[in-house]
Order: sequence, then C-alpha cells, then structure tokens
Amino acid sequence: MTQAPKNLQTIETHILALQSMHPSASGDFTGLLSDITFAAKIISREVNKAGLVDILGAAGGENVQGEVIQKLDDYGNNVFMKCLGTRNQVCIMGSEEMADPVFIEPSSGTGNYIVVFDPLDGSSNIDANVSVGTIFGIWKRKSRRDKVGMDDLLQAGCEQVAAGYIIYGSSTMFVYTAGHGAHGFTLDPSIGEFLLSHENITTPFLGDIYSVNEAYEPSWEPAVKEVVRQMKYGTGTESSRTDEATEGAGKTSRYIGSLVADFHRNLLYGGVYLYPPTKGKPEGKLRLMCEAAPLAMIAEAAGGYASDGRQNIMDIVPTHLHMRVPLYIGSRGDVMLVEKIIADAKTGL
Ligand code: AHM
Ligand code: MG
Repeated sequence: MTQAPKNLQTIETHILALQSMHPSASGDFTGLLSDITFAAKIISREVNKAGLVDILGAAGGENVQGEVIQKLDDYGNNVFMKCLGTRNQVCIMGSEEMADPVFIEPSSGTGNYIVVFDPLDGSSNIDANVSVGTIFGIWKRKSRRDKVGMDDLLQAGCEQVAAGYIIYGSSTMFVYTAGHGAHGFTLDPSIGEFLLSHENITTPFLGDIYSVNEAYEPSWEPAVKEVVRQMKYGTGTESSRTDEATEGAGKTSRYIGSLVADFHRNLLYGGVYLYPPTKGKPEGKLRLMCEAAPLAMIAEAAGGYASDGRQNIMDIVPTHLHMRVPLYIGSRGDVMLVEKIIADAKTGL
C-alpha cells in the first residue's frame, strides 16, 4: 500500500499547532517566535552575502550606495532589536552585544516575555566561511507589567518557556524547543520558509565526539585534564588508544570553535562540547543567559544534559546579564561522566 505523503510543515504551522494545545493562549508567544523566525531569515540573507563584503566594501567602510557597512554581529543585533516585540509582547531584551538590558516601556501589549539572545555567535569565523549561529532564550515575566525589573530578567534556565538557535551553515536551520521536544527546520531560500526537517531530535546517551580547545590544556585544573584524558583514551591508557572511536575506548575530536556549529553536530551525532575554566578565564568564556541556558534547554529536550561541572546549567540563577559559566553540554551520559570525574577529583578519589 502506498503511504500518504507527510504534510509539509513550516515553522509557523508547527508553532500554531503548539498554540492550539493551549486554548487560552493570547497568541503573543506564537507571534514572538514568528518574529524571531523573521529576524533569522534577514540575518541568514546577510550572512550568505558575507563573502561579498570585500568586493562591495569592507565592514566599517561604505558600500556602493555610500551606506556604512556594519559588522555582521552589530547587524544581527539591530535586526533582532527591530524585529522582536513588534506586537508589544516583550518587556525586556538582553543581548550579548549590548552591555545593559533594554526595558521596554509598557504600552498597548501584554509585555509578557523576556528574550535574551546572542545575535551572531562565532562571528570571528565568518571571514573563513565557517558556520555561525544565533542563540535565544525566552522567559516569562513574574512581576506586574508596571513593576518589571531585574528579577524578571535574572531567572534560571529551568524557567525558560522556549529556547532555540539558528545555524547559518551549508543550509540555514532553526532548532527550537517550547518544552515538547526539540525540532529542526531547514530554510528553503527559494520560498523563504523554514520547513520541518528534523522532528523530535534525540541525541544519543553516549557520543563518539568530544569538542574542546585543547590549546588551553596547560591552564586547566587537574580535574579537567583528567576529563579530557578520559575522553581521549576512555578508561584505558595512552598506549591502548586505537584509531577507532569504539565504545569505552576513547572518542574522536571535533572542534570548529563556533559554539552553535559544534553543539549542533554533537546534538545530531552524539558527543560532548566542553568549555572549561582556565587560569585566564576562571568563570569560563560562555555566557549563561544568551548561550549556555538556551542550549541547555535544547539539549534536555533532546535527551541530553548541560552542566557547569558541578550542577545542572538550568539550575543556575544568573547574578547579571553577562554572567559566564564553564560549560559541558551534549550527550547525557558523557556530561554525567564529566561531573563524576570533577566530583571525584574534589574528594580525592
Ligand atoms: P563569541 O560569543 O565572542 O563569538 O565567542 C564564543 C565563541 C564560541 O562560538 C566558541 O565555541 C568559542 O567562543 C571559541 O572560543 P575559543 O577560541 O577560546 O576556543
Ligand atoms: Mg557568543
């Protein structure tokens, strides 16, 4: 018997189906996600033109029309600022590119949501045509509309109502979760729509990949050195390492140096991304609110896990918008092993 073809689903129809599960929903959340989708399409278009900048005029210079060309991360930031909350559904916006959060004056809308984003992570890779990404987390305000303050912004990752990322790679993909699985959509540029391509992403419990900048090894604490040693050699020794990444015998290494790209690959194939503390960066490099917590929510929705080495990233309450954390994220079993090695090192086991 011929199977009926699956319906094509755009990201908008997917979000609307989600909304229909909540009959009392105002549509604000749906509108917000669709604003983010719109911003993603604009940034994608611009990222795809990045290689032409040298021909049309370098960033910071002027293009042929005499307009000043912005750096792409500034451009992405401006796009997000312009596209978000057009229906007055946002009360606070926080960006990696802006020192302070932006509080939006109450007007006609509900202002129910707080959005924190990194408009273009890994942008130092752009000139080499390496994949970059946008990351966002969405929280709901706790205070009355006219009393919104820092407490509404500084919420733990577990309070997020949705999170996602967009990867600008060989194709542009939008991956999001609103608590019911992690779903991926691929942009069809010819029709300008994100189409459902990866429904209910699940990441393997253990992966074959570890991703870390090993050049920092001299400035890692001993527990982190042990973590990476075990990633490489498994429970065996240096001499037992084979070329194959077989179970229990060590993983293979992949590090692009572009968080969204490293995370996305590991999510699909299984693996762990590590950005441990170093002597120079004792808190780690990555930001809790616009990088670690949103990706942690996606990881959990896909069956994975994220930790700062001691606790669940999702449980950490930020002290400020740009708070940094060590990050170990990906396959659940691998991240749990990282926590165990670090805990054992502390107790001297
Ligand atoms: P950015 O937010 O300034 O772009 O920095 C974040 C990036 C991540 O995409 C990437 O994983 C990491 O920094 C790489 O750092 P390093 O060069 O220290 O390995
Ligand atoms: Mg970043």
